[in-house]
Amino acid sequence: MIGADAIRARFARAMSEMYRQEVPQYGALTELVARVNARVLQDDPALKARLEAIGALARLDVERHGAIRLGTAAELATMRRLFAVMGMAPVGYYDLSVAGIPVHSTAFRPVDEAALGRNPFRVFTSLLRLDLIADVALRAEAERILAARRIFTPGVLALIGQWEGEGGLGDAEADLFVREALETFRWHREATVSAATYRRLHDAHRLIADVVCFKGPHINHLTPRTLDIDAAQAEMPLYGMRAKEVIEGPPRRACPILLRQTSFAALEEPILFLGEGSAGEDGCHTARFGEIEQRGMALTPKGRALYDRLLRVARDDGPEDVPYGARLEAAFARFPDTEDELRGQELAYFRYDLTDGASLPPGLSAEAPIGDLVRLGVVVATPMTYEDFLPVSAAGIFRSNLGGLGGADYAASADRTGFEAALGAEVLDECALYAALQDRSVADVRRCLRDAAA
Ligand code: OOG
Ligand code: NI
Repeated sequence: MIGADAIRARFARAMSEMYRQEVPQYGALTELVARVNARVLQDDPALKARLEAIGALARLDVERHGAIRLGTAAELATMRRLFAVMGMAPVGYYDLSVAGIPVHSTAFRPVDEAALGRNPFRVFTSLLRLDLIADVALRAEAERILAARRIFTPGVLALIGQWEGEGGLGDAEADLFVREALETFRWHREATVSAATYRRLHDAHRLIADVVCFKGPHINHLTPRTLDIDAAQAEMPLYGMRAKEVIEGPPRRACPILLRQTSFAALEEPILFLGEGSAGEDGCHTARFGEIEQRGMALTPKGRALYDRLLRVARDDGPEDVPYGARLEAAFARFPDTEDELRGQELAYFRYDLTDGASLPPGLSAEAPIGDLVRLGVVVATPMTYEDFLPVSAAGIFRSNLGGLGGADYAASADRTGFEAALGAEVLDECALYAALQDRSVADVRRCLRDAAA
């Protein structure tokens, strides 16, 4: 039997290969990022040693996330089963309707530390919310079109069923699974609708046309992880890429937090509409792009609330004549930027480990406050990497790749219950995952200290 981590690694590699073929600029993007990362590691041996020590160096070169947009509840439910074969579970609920985008989303990703260390591949997965289309006739038409398509091959459905029944796949079956699963994410230049239908859906929202008019949920971007997103952003034009104007997320800091993202503009690609009677009509569609991300520390709910508040300040309350980047810097001056402060004020999650060869100083108990144990050098604290996404940033990425869109103003609100009903499962709470990991590391440290003292 081939383990889920190995299947995920094979799939991520195959997906990356396919996307490189489909969108050559993505290949250039991965080269750019590899070069920036190599330079950062060379210039900062301490960083390199730290990444190596926590096992984060090996995953860097293969680290990617992708994104897809699904049309129906049934597609989402089957997608959950498909990702389960690769050890990926739905984590987090993201409501993008507040940003004028008619979808809600989750991220399928590995959840435990060992699996993330082996291959952290994740897919930001959105479900179209047709309930947000005001035009009832158009909504019905979109539903009809979506109900008729089959985005999974019979082969992959059979293998998912087999995996569920037997709890695993053999080597050859795993390869077959990867090949068959990949078909769902492939780009098809033939639309499944006429030019007139495409235009009607496109006029309701560009995103609706992207989801409804094609055979399947083509992967719309893949994102390598960089160690210096500002350098990568600055170099994108040298590689002929039109970079998004601002980097989404927090500003550059001594202690990076959460996630910073930028992208190159979506390509205009030729498509062929379904002909009405006669031959198909040529057209074009823009949806697929490339993105770069830099990951920082995972924040506690308290840290996240501060992040959300300062981001709002930068966006809404900053002086109009000051550029966004400067407003962001100014607002985030109020966010502590040393590991000690972030830990002391419980703004970020940390993993605690016994210092090599350390033992408990006389008079101190294994149950002493963890902060004291760190201060005395008995325990080392390492910040946890944020493995998830940010709804405001995601909306910015969506928007920049849908031709600026904007305009859509949905009265609707989050519908987590509806999303989970479609998914056929609850989404995991990302904070609970980080907190459990942190708590477990503290408990392990205390147990070791107790054992050593006994
Ligand atoms: C997803 C956009 C969001 C991210 O990294 O936040 C995203 C999409 O365009 O389908 O990928
Ligand atoms: Ni993305």
